[in-house]
Amino acid sequence: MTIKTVSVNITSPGRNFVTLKIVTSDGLVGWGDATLNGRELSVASYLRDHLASTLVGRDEDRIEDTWQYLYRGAYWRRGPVTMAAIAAVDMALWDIKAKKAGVPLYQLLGGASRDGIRAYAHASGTDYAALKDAIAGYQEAGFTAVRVQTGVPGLGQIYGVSSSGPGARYDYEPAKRAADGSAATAPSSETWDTNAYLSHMPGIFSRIREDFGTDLRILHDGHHRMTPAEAARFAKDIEPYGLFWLEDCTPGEDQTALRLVRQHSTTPLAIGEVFNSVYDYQTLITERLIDYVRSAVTHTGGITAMKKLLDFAAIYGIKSGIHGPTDISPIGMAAALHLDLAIHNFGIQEYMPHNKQTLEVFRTSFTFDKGFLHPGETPGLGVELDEEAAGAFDYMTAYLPVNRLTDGTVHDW
Ligand code: CS2
Ligand code: MG
Repeated sequence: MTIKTVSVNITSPGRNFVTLKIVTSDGLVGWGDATLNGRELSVASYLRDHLASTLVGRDEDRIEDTWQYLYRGAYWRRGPVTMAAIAAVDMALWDIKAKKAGVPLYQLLGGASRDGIRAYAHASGTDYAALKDAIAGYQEAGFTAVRVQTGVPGLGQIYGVSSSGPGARYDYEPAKRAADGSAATAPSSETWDTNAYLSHMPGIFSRIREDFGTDLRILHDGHHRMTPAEAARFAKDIEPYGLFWLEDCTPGEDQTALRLVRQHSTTPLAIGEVFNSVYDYQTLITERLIDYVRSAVTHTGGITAMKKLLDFAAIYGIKSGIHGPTDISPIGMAAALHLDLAIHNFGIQEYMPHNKQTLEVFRTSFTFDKGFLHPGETPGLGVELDEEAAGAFDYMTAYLPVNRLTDGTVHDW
């Protein structure tokens, strides 16, 4: 059999998604997530205008060869757009291979290494009362781990905090359309003050531990905003609160900067959601500067590349923490779950449930029960795109915010 057709679906059921569809000469369909939040059309064009014709006629079973063909054949190495496009092709081919074998994909990755996949939710609140309510709500929903983000006095809307009031859940979408819901023409702007954040957050973690005890796994996302020295101070200050991880404490592409953080704290560190290649991690992993690999399957070259990356990390005692926000589609989420179930060095899985409209477009098989996810037993990835339903939601340009310090200096968002 060979690849017969390659097409790209762009839909926007509340937020934008890009999906690759590969159909074989025998009529088998494979799906791949190609969503890059805020730059979706770049990946859609890469697939439509540069890759589709090169795939038609290829043997769909030759996944490794196709991966190498697309990676080395591009000449220009790596980058989020290229690696998201390659990821979509890779996911679709693995979807087809598992469907052909009649098994859920994890069975082709070594079978199940665990019964379920521990998930963490996003708890946020504009103040501690709202955050406490959100945490309690997720505990009631069965989560054993929550990421906590809260407002900082003196600052308005900041990263990770749902503005929908106390206990808001499942509704944080950072990419913004225009205020009237039409296509955005430029990013919104947020304001940041690292000193205010560094002073405020340790007290928040102290109150969480007082209110929820020490069993609940608490995660927090620094979202790239601290200098290495600020990150070292912060990681040390919050050490008494026993976080499961501190994420993106400082821009991770400056890999050796994490040496300073490591020297000052045992707070576990997670990095990598903006990375797209194993080479972005080489120092972080070989020097054990992180504890969790945060890449998304969709942004890091797909299942083939992620399995190699996680196997490399395993050698150094580093675990998975695959990225799973709502801007990873249900197809990309399913790919993560099959890997999560099979690899030995699983850490935890981010889980921001998609909205109702999205789940009408993407028909999923994965389940969540009492804090644990499972990819299900449907052959393939276990997610099908309903193209008719998808057609009801036109693409709408949306941008991730730009962050500025209180003096107007552009900062990491
Ligand atoms: C965040 C993401 O989930 C996370 O850890 O860092 O939600 C990130 O802000 C978005 O993926 C950006 O599109
Ligand atoms: Mg993050």
